[in-house]
Amino acid sequence: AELGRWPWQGSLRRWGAHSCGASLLSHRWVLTAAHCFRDDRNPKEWTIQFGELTSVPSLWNLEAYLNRYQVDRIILSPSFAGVPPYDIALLRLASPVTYNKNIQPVCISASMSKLEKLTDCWVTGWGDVEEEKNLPAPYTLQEVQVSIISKAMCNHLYQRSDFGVAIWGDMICAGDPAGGKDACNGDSGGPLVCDLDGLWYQIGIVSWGVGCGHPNRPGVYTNVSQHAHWIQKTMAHDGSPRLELSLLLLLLTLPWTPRCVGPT
Ligand code: 4AZ
Repeated sequence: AELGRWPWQGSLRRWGAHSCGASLLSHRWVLTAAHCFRDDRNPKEWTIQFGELTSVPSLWNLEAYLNRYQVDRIILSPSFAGVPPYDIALLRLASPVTYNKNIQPVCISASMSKLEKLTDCWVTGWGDVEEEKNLPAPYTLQEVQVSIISKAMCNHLYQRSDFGVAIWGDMICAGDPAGGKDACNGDSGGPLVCDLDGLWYQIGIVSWGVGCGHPNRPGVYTNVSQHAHWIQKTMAHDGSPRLELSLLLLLLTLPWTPRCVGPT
């Protein structure tokens, strides 16, 4: 990828090492997959890096370290039971992300009807470039265009596989009928975005698949718009304290009259 093309893309890191993808929704909130926290739900062990093309910056790249943010809360979907569906999580950051040319939030929408009509969709990440083949140095963010596959078609494909799994609930499929264009291990939690009238909307979160890039085995993603209500509710519930402070200052400027006045 080119620097700045996917400015919401984050590298979610455990003990400083890339572990999952993620996306920036606002100054304080990040979207990712719940299964990334299967082994570790301690926010102190996680950071997220934005605005860098590489997932392994050199020790001299001070800017990359300034672009790392600490996580203060990990909130998994209350319905997630260890495996998909509901493979979605929100992270609240300990300090607000500074936006710039290469760090910007992505849009989400509760009403993304007819996903199959979206024609310009991309998945991005630092995951494996083939099954069992790690992304080589210099660990540059990868991008690939994929097509959205209907649930009916995806069920048809997966039920015919030796796996025989069902695609249901909040899962959506994307890939290339011929194979070769897919997310893979290490891309999990990262965004599937589509261009809609000049704006990029995140419609999916990399969740699972049977291998990577096989023909007729599309990648499976968590449908973001189905969770828009939960996302909004969670973000509003624990919003920015900056609003609270400004509200307090505003209140201080208002004229104050005593409610009760005793006899004089
Ligand atoms: C994984 O293990 C994974 N081909 C993510 C995406 C896909 C497969 C595996 C989709 O994180």
